[in-house]
This record gives sequence, C-alpha cells and structure tokens, in this order.
Amino acid sequence: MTRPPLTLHLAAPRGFCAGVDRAIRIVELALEKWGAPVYVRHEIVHNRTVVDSLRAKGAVFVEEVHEAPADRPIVFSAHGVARSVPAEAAARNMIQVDATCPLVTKVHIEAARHHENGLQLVMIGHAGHPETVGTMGQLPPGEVLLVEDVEDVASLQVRDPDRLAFVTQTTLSVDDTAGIIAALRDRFPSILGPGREDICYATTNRQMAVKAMAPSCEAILVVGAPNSSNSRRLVEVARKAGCPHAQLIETAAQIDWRALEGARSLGLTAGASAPEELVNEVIDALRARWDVTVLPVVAAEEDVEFKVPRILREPA
Ligand code: 10D
Ligand code: SF4
Repeated sequence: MTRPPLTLHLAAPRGFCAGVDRAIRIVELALEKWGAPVYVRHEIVHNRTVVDSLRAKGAVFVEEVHEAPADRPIVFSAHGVARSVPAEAAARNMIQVDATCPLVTKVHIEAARHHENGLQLVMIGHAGHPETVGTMGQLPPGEVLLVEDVEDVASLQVRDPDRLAFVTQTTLSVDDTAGIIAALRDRFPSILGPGREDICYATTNRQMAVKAMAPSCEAILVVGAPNSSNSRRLVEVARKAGCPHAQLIETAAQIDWRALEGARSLGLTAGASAPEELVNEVIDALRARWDVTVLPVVAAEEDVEFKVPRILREPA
C-alpha cells in the first residue's frame, strides 16, 4: 500500500522544561532516599503518564497535606503552594520537599516583596489553577486581586491606584498577557511589575515555535493534558496564528483522525509536562497512515537546568 506524503512540522523546543524535569527527579530521589510510599501533594506535573509512572514506583498522590500520614515525606508539586501548605506540614512535623519550579518561586518572592513595600498586588492568572492559588497564597487572604482578562481590568477596585504592582502566572499566553498588562498600565500608569511579565522561558519558546509553524499547517496536534495550562495555551496560540485546526491530545489514541483526513501538512508539539515518548507514539501513528517527512521548526535552543533541593543531596 502506498501512503500519501505528509510534511510533519515538529516544534522545538517542545515537551519537558527544566522545572518539570527537576520536579520528576525530586520525586524519584525522594523515593530512593526514604523508600515508598512518598506522598505528593497534587499531580507533580499535569500529566497522567508521568503521574502513573511515579505511582508505580511508590509515589502516592493526594490533594491536601492532611490526606498524607504525618510520618511519611511529602513533596509539593511543581506548580507551587500557598504558605498555609508548608505551615500545615510543619505543624504535623512532616518531612517536606519542595518541587516548586524555581521560576514559580521567583514570582512568590516578587509578590512578597511588593506586599512588604506596602503595594497592593494584582495577579494575572487563571482562577483556581494551582499555581495561581499558590502565588496568591503567599500573601494574606484578600490581599491579591485576580485578573483573568482585559475586561477584569476595567472593573478592578483598588485601594490606591498609585500603590499597585502586578505578577503573572508563568504559563499564560504571551500575547494575551501583553494585552492585559497594557490595559493595567493604561488604567494605573504607576503600577510596578516585572520587565515584561513572569511568563517563563519554556512557555515563551513553545509558543514561539507553534506560531512559526501555524501558517504552514493544516492542523496542529498538541500533546498535553486538559488540566495543563501551558499545553492549552499552545492550542490557542496555534489557532490564533492561523492554523485552522488544533487538537489537544493526551496520547496518540485520542487523535481525531477524521479532522486530519486528506492533510498534507501537520504540526506537532508538546506541553512542558508531556514526555517525549508520547510524542514519538504520535509520530509512529502518523507514519502508519502517511509517508512522513519530518521538518523541525526550531524557535530557540534551551539549556536550562535546575538543581534539586539540598535535602535530596544529603545522605538519609
Ligand atoms: O498547568 P501548568 O501548565 O501550569 O502545569 P504543567 O504541569 O502542565 O506544566 C508545568 C508547569 C508548571 C509546573 C507551572 F509552572
Ligand atoms: Fe518552570 Fe516554566 Fe516549566 Fe513552569 S513551565 S515548571 S515555570 S520552567
């Protein structure tokens, strides 16, 4: 059987970022150091394959600290936690290991610094997302105003328009966030904030690659979970950048083949929490139907690496 030709635009960078890589390593090292079970508060990263593989090694996933026994170590997920969370673990005398990405911790520190300087804080993020909950939870309840879109800026009720600062979630759409920041600066000209936003290098680079390939792709497949903010943003970026069809798929089994019928040019990328093995499975599934030529679309080179916490570098 001759298969029709297909050009597969393969985004680079894609998949695991340094924060995800470190968070997974932290759980593995914790299991090596203390043995199973090691408890993990929330999915270490938003990916079922990752979570299932760590579960198979002895990790137990819970949503709250009190669900874990006090005599076992607990790891906090890469998305970060409110201050009340380590406080609860400390009150129960638990061994705690923080797998919060250092780039999220940086935002926590910024938020605390603005608060100490007497500024009211605006957070640009998605309501209920664990990173937003964690960052807002660095300050006392009610101290952070959440803004999800440009419309929210218009209705913001602030204490003093001249004593404001903002921070952002790290996995937002770069373009949408620029619009929200412009609206904030327009309404509150003296608002303080980071140079541009707190969106991390990995989010930015993955979105850049998708933007670059979107106009040449009849459809783009994004490997990632439905609860993965950065993966969902890649789908939106693909659509906004001119690709008529973008699908978020957890695995190759979820590909909507009917939507790809007759395609000659597809794009493929993966969110920061999606393992490369899942990308390879998608390529194999495409190869079964098409004669695939892979065309890498390289938007940036990445060489970021983060150290694991000291507690895991010391003997038990
Ligand atoms: O939902 P998300 O994009 O924030 O998280 P995910 O676990 O999918 O990817 C890693 C990103 C983190 C931990 C937030 F910085
Ligand atoms: Fe850290 Fe960015 Fe990865 Fe989030 S997406 S874990 S902020 S490097």
